[in-house]
Amino acid sequence: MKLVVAIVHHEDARALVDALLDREFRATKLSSSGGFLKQSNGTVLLAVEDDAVDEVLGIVRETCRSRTQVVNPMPPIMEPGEFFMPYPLEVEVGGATVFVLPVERFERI
Ligand code: 2BA
Repeated sequence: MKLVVAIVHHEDARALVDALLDREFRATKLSSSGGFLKQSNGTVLLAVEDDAVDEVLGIVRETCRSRTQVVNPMPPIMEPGEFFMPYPLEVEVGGATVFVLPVERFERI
């Protein structure tokens, strides 16, 4: 058994959980935020049999799209008389960042 952890854009998280439920996968959605952009994203957890991992990754690919976001860099600490021109920076976020971990034991009590 494997634990799939998918970090996705918050706009895709709901659609991903719905698509997983449609194919009878149980999933948990957590609200999270990215360390770099400090913006909300969604983390979807699901434990599945090993032979279902590829199907789950296919669902993630179908439902999560990449986006370009603009970040305004923080100004550095400045000395008097110094000048900083903050150029916005474009970063490409997702589709999804996915981790697949081995599950030692799984119980529903
Ligand atoms: P954030 O940390 O907010 O990162 C958003 C996007 O900013 C990243 O997209 C990447 O394009 C860019 N980025 C992140 N750190 C950067 C840096 N040090 N320098 C330049 N650009 C940087 P994704 O790679 O698609 O990541 C989307 C979200 O997935 C991340 O949001 C974070 O919440 C999570 N994530 C990505 N890699 C991870 C990892 N190795 N471990 C844990 N979470 C991760």
